[in-house]
Amino acid sequence: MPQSYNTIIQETDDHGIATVTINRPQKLNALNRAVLDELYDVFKEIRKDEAVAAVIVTGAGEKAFVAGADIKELRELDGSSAQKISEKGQEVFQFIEDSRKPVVAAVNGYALGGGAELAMACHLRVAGANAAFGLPEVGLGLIPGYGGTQRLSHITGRARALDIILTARQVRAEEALEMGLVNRVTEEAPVEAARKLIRKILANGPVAIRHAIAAVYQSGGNKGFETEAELFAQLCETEDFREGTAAFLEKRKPNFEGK
Ligand code: CO8
Repeated sequence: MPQSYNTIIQETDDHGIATVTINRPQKLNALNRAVLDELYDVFKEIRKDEAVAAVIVTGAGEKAFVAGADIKELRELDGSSAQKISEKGQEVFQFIEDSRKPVVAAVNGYALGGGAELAMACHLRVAGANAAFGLPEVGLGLIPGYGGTQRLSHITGRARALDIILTARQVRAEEALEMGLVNRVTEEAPVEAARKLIRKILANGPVAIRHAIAAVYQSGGNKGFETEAELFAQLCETEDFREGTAAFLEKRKPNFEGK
């Protein structure tokens, strides 16, 4: 019996492929606390559910996969609550990455900030031709806080990660493909392309698939996540952060003073 969620839709097809859809299209699927909590719950259920062999993560509507953390909620954070929520998001995304069932992001439209971080926590990424990736946090007086500084560097190398993070620019699907940020660009619906990719994967040895994912992700620990959450929290105490997020919500350009 499928669980019922307020911000997420989860369906599993006859091939054991679960689709997890972030469902706040009117806010471009921005990740508020409720979405983060439910994302965690849904992935915990999926881990236990023997009927699920693989997962697709996507966003509702045509326009966005996920346009980032919910900026309205970010405004309420101070240093200490920001560190907690950053660590919570890191934990949820790490749980997704730690899945030994393959997880594929089907990226439709914007994957910005926390949305790009979510896509990068998935094992593979299939992008629609209209996909746009970015970590625009510095434009809000912040840095990525859900693992983006670490995962983007791993995926693209440090130089490209710094280009994307420091300029806050958007990377379109073809450039994302060229830098290895996505595995496929498709003209068809990204969810359908992700389903085809997963069916190819699931034709192989199930134990081998689990072990292959485990082996690829084996590494010697990473203090970077801790540093990211600490610095994210410090930035939530700055005037630049108040100005950057106010400017977004008031639909104007920020006027940063560097304090
Ligand atoms: N948060 C809250 N609301 C959002 C967000 C968001 N991230 N993105 C879009 N929305 C809302 C808009 O406010 C708007 O709402 P309303 O209709 O009520 O005014 C609605 O969604 C539609 O958006 P737009 O009208 O802006 O649509 P456009 O087509 O004009 O623009 C964009 C689309 C370019 C995607 C634009 O919406 C945008 O720039 N969004 C913000 C992108 C961004 O900066 N994301 C990064 C957020 S910060 C982050 O993700 C940090 C992650 C780590 C957090 C760690 C600790 C908490």
